[in-house]
Amino acid sequence: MSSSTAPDAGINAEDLASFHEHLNKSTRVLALLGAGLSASSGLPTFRGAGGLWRTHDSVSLATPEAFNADPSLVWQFYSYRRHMALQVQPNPAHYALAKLARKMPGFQALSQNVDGLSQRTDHPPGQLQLLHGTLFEVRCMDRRRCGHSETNFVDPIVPALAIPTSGIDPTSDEARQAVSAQLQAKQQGKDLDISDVKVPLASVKTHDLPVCPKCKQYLLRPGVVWFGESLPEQVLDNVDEFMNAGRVDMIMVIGTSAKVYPAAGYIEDARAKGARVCVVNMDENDKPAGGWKKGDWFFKGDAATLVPRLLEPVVGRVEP
Ligand code: BV8
Repeated sequence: MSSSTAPDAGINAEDLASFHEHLNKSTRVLALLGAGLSASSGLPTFRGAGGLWRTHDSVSLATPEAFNADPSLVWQFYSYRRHMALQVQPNPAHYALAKLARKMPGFQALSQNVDGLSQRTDHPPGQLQLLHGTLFEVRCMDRRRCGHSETNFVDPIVPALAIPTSGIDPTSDEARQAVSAQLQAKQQGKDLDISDVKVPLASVKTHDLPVCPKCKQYLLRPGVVWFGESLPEQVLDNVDEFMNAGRVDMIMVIGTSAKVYPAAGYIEDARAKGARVCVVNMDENDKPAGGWKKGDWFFKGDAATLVPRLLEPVVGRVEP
């Protein structure tokens, strides 16, 4: 395994050639996707900002316990992420992966991302396994008796969860004279960044939170997989079915720290099925849990630039 040096988007020409040679021979390929895939679309990664949302550890907010203890705080966390995800666009890596899926029936993307960006590139749903659910599905907390769930892109999902804006009249002299873009954004009534602890957070009463429209009794919760919860049954079955259907030629590990299970475990599972491993990441320390093996590729850099270049022989040029 050699790290990247050549001018071509910072990719080592030798590695690129051997990768393309293998890709052109491959028919059964997996891609494990993480927050780094959506980073250059403008979405913070899970570990970005030290993994904190305000003063809270994002991982601890993504638990049933946190929701039961403070549903308002957890809903503000998820409403903020829904809002952010709706503000940004998929990047060329999302489009390149969707094109690969349309060109290669034996390609499956295993996404840990809940931001909905892959879905917005017409990535064929049958080749996109949402391991951890999506921000844009909500369901009743009473899963057994009520079981209501719906796709929901309403932002804010309830008025009480609206992202506060600065409220300064954007046409005022004050706004026009604003110095920094940041200050300008603030002064032009743009969203305040509530992930920043310095920005006051509204206290939202539980009765102002989204309530299940079917049973009208229980709160709705985001349709994501929280820590301690099992992954969606159908998704687990789909991945197992792919793995049991025979040899895997390659697994691309894109923009993930590969520290969350069972998702991270699929790298070694694919290896066991004969797959070569290709890691695309900004940080060479984020290597597969099992360490580097002979024949692995590591391409250091921005997924939005590297992935389209890596997949070019199959998907053609994907415009930046
Ligand atoms: C379960 C949805 C059991 C919610 C998420 C085995 C060993 C150890 C622990 C466990 C184990 N098995 C289970 C566990 C416990 C736990 C776990 O894995 N804990 C970890 C923390 C050790 N797993 C669970 O709880 C799972 N459930 O096991 O249930 C069970 C079974 C049956 C019945 C009942 C229960 C559920 C895990 C899913 C949790 N939900 N998301 C939400 O999003 O709010 S996980 C969430 O965090 C994401 O989905 C993702 O999986 C993870 C974040 O990781 P990344 O996406 O990789 O993001 P990160 O910021 O860490 O890294 C970004 C990377 O990108 C970096 O490498 C960076 O260098 C790179 N990068 C940055 N910019 C770029 C870039 N790369 C390229 N280009 C760039 N521009």
